[in-house]
Amino acid sequence: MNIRDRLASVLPDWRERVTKLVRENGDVRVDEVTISQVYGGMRNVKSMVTDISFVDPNEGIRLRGFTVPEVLDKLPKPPGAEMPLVGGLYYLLLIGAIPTYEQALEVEDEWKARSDVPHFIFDMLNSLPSDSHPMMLFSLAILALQNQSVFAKQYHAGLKKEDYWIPMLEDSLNLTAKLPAIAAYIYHCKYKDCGYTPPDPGLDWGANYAQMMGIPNPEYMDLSRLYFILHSDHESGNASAHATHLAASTLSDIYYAFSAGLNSLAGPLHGLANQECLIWLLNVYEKFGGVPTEEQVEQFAWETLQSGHVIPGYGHAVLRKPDPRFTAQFQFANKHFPDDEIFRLAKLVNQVVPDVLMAQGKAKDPWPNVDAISGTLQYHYNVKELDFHTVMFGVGRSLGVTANAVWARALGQPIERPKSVTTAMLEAIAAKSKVAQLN
Ligand code: NMX
Ligand code: MLT
Repeated sequence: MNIRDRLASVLPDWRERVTKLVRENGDVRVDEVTISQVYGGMRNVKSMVTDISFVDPNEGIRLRGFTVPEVLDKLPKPPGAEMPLVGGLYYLLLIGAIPTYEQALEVEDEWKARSDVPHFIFDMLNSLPSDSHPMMLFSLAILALQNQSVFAKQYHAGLKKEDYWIPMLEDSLNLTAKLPAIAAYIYHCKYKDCGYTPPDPGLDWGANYAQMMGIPNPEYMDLSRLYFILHSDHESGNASAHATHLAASTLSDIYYAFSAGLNSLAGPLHGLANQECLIWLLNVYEKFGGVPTEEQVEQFAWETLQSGHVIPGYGHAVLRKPDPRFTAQFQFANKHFPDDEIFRLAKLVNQVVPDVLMAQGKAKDPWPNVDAISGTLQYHYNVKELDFHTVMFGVGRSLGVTANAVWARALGQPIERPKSVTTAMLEAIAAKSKVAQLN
């Protein structure tokens, strides 16, 4: 059975479950919205649904019900590897169950068969100015693949709504299959000699990325698998997932939609924080001529805050404890290169910054997020071109958002269109509420 047939076999139960829930309970209230939430980026307003992942503020992400340590433990691994096959993760996100080794390989095989990147993508990338940000190149490459969309073609040819998910899955497999090669090409083209290393059919998706980057070190292959798994999904309200979902909700195909998601990931408060965080660490290292003392880190952190900047890699809109994605990467580094100077610095910063943020009293979450350490690990393996790091986040994020896009089509999720109000309307609501409280 291939991944499409497996998905087809779990769909009828889900459709029935959702239809019944909405039919019998459509009027049941899920949440209320305050004026601070309306003005405050809709924080914590429960208004989206996904069964693929959920972020608990204290526990962190669960992917299809599994915590990060469980995912890393239970997903099948290639022989001799420390980290699981990314194909197994994609199976878990799409199907909702931990795959067997063979089932994980089915996805890896789908990817292998679809991994060729059309040459015009390379030509286009070659023609862009050398100071183009790699995130722009990545987003543009994906947008330019839009002419390959099976969904767009079949939709215009006439397709039943209940079958929309089938070409969406086809597009998602085609797109995700090509991303390691596209990312690695952007890396070589922007910083090296523009050479293209084709994927090695003997390697899995994560390991192939390492190989195409020119780092065929088994440890970096494991780090790549880990990195993509950890960055895959973080429920649906995060900016890149939400942007992808919003764009796709108009029945745009996955190429348009994921390109939109990447444009949102490129912001410093979201995915670009991984680049910003490493820059921050390297600035500390340079300023103090090596790994500084706790007092020096504290002083630098306060200077950052006093200059009006955020401390990148710390804080979160949902989390209220250290991000388990940070912990998993921390453990990897601690195991493989505990004496690396930048890792020692990142470790020290993690001991100091939460207290500084708590003392400042503004951030609701003073703890490290996924971006606090991801760049340190890449730096250790010589991926020292910091503005490339968000591209890797994007490669990982493709897995979650495409799985969600397939399910959104399968469950017939409608075009997203929340209601906006004016400030005067909110003032009137506030005044009415005051009167009601007085009576
Ligand atoms: N350093 C300094 N100030 C911070 C930080 C931080 N790391 N985190 C939050 N604050 C401030 C925030 O700017 C806000 O200030 P003001 O009232 O002056 O606008 C105040 O604390 C309250 O913000 P929160 O409600 O705690 O955070 P919010 O939900 O608005 O934003 C982030 C969440 C993640 C955008 C925010 O914590 C932040 O800017 N962190 C640093 C950037 C970062 O690491 N982003 C990556 C997030 C993960 N990802 O990959 O996307
Ligand atoms: C993410 O992985 O998308 C980030 O942690 C941001 C978020 O969840 O809001």
